[in-house]
Amino acid sequence: MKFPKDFYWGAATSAHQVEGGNNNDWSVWEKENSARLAKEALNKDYPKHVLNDYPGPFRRENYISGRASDHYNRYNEDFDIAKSLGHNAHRFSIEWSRIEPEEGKFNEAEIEHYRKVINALRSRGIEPFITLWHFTNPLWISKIGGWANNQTVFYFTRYAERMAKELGKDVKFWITINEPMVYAGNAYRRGIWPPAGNAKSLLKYIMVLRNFVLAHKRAYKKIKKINPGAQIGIAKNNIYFDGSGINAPLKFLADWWWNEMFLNFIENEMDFIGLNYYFHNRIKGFRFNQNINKDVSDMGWELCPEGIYKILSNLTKYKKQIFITENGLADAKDNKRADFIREHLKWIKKAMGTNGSKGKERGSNGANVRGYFHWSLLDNFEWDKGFWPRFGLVEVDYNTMQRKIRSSAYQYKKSINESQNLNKK
Ligand code: IFM
Repeated sequence: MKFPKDFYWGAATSAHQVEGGNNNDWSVWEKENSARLAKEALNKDYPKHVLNDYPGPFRRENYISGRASDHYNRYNEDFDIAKSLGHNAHRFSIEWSRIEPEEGKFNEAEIEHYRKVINALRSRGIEPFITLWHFTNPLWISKIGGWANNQTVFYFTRYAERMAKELGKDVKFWITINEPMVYAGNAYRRGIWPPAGNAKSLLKYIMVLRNFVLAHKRAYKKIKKINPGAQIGIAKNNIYFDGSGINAPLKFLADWWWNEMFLNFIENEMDFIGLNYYFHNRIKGFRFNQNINKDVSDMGWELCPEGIYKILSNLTKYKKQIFITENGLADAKDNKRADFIREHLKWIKKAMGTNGSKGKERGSNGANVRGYFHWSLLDNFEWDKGFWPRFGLVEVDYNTMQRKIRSSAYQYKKSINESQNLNKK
């Protein structure tokens, strides 16, 4: 498959999930909730092969991020691997709680750390894509009520501005917020993520979404002012809602609420859409989640590569560049990942359309996809599920921290090479 010559190929991570040694609202919550989560796991079904894996869903350690994948110390080794796998771009996040551990006190040493991370990528010819916020808050932010408090918009914007000033000369691509709908839903509607507990409220849920919209818009303006050449977007988790006939109105509503509303609010302040694609949701008989689930990941998520085509086709109406900022699956045995990637690339390519006769890589109505980031480069800490779901192109042995490249990573490399070779012809 031939993708555009300047297509970005890579993988994504987020700070809290891989770095280790963080001190933020999640690290506190994990310690408070690990025993409960391990106990609740006893009542759930897991694929047999993940039960033997360390730490496995039934142990407390599984739910405490601790050293995570120790990427904070091993980023050079990890980027060597990414380079060897043909990646020319990498998405990662900056941990706000490291940068500003106390209100208004910016930590120069941590800023310097991320400068080194960016240089480590650049020196390998890998384009950095920075996420400014990926689900974690400094403790002082959670103390004032997190994203339900309007003040957080001001604080986030100030942090974003500072990052643009400090790191902007070496960074072109910025993602302000990761998956606002997912976070707001899990933290404030379902109550399964911090702050959880009594933070569960419809009013707060709406406030959080509103504050994300404002925070994105303001950060966008600040970053642009500092660096007019910057390209700024968000990473939006969109679901392929599948429903026709009597289910069409529900599909329409779900598309509007989950997939489009947020993008509509920020449409004038985004240079690209970052798409995180994982889910198909079949609506039948006015009920959601009626999936057939013939092929699922270790987490039981249905694999539906065609869904990315449907979502991309719908996103074309925004007339923006699109990066697939996440797409992946938990697959400890690595039985499915290679096909998963290949199939998704096939449907992405189809959504881009073809206009071969004019030598263009995408048709005039096709989705303007400019890059693909697999989730994830490394096995990592999957939030309230902990370590057992294995999302990495690269396996991490959590006892030794040794890295082992999975065979699907080489298959992905083949697709990258294939496209690049076709562009040379
Ligand atoms: O691990 C997460 C990531 O942090 C956000 N997007 C979905 C991934 C898999 O659940």
